[in-house]
Amino acid sequence: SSSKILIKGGTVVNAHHQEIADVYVEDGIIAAVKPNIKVGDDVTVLDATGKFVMPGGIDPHTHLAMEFMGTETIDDYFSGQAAALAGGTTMHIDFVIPVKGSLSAGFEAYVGKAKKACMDYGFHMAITKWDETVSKEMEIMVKEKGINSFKFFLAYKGALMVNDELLLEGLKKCKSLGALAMVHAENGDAVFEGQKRMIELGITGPEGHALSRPAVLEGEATARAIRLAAFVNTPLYIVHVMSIDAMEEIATARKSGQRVIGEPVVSGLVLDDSGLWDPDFITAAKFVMSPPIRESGHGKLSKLACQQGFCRITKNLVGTDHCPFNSTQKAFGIDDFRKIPNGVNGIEERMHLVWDTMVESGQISITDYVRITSTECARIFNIYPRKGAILVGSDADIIILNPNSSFEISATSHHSRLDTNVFEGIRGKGKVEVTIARGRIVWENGQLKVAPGEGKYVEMRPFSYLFGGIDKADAKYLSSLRAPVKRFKATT
Ligand code: DUC
Ligand code: ZN
Ligand code: ZN
Ligand code: ZN
Repeated sequence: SSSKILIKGGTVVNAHHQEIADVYVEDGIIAAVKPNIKVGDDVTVLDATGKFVMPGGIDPHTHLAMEFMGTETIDDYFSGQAAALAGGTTMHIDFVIPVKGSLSAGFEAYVGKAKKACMDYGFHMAITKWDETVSKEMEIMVKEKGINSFKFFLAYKGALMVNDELLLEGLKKCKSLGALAMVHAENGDAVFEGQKRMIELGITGPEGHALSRPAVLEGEATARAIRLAAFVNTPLYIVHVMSIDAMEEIATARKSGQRVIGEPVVSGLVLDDSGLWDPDFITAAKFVMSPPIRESGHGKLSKLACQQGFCRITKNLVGTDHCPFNSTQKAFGIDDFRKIPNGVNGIEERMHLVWDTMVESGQISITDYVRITSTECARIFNIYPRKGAILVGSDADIIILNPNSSFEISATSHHSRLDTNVFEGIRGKGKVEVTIARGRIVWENGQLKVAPGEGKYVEMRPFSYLFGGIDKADAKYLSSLRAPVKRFKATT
């Protein structure tokens, strides 16, 4: 690693523009972007001729060291972030889970977990109950702790799930704070019922997971959340969109002008549910996540439909829901799929899989690739252009991708602690050869150079661009044009 780096001769790609240029980095910041930069010999020079120089990936959705379903995800802040860097991701936003309902205790717990960070990170926070304390603590999180997004689970009955009353309270609070409301959109009561039905039918294996929570339940919850957000008039972010049903709801709302963001995840874009029927329990259980990976070959919900839907409908950003559980943990559900910890990997694979599946296949452009893997996430969470751009003054989070090189995914070579990989055996074109994280060369020649503590917390401010328009200053201005209406109390 070096504090001065020159990247020579590559094609520099931003979300709306690409050009051949050099990029000069000093003290963790991009200091110049232009052709033919001359430097002294104290500068590390990287030749990027024939390659793409792009903003490092930002993964909007991960769960590192998360306690969930009686266990904890197998990647902590060091191993998960090291894996991310090896795959070209230079920042992620992780979900803080409150401790016994306390947001501040949850925040402190995650500050502790993140002490070994080797990559920059931000936090979302889950809201799992409602009272005056939660409401006050949300305010503290936004105004003092750098959190600008809160997630509400409409599934996981009896654990994380919130009802419509709580969701409404949460939406109103988010609106007043300028924080983005996020939802896990599945109907938790119906899922609970569906799970009982499967067990009664004797379907206790991993396939029961998919059968118990069909896409219609994702469509219902997505529609409900969208309408409640419209009722409150606040922006909404739907995490892990896994079905065309949900995408169509998002598309309709967006067409009407509603501010709704849909976040597909790589597992949904690349995989289908066939693995859940594998006769080997562990092989099948590794595909268990929620919402489930959908079936293929029926047109409506296949991964190809998901890709096309993504291109046609949302095209905002792509996450992973990286939530890794190893074989021992997955085996908790050997007799009952309801006990299989939900989650798949992806933090290390996202940049490669999105390149191969979407760019290499010709479905999106290279500038689109930068937008959906980095820039749009930075905009939505209000950290653009510090993150998500190759611009003078931006953090030097940069990848060099060789479009002619290839990758192959395997648990034997990945950097996550996971003993399996849900993308095992997938090969493709386009390889991240160099990753630079805030000016440090952390991945080069297949070698990771990282140390705990190098990653920094990125505070996120409220009132992102999604809150623009009529909601803030405009509303005040518009109402100031008219004299207040005086009304008399009706008498009965
Ligand atoms: N879905 C998962 O698969 N894991 C973590 C939480 C979630 O919503
Ligand atoms: Zn230019
Ligand atoms: Zn979720
Ligand atoms: Zn998640």
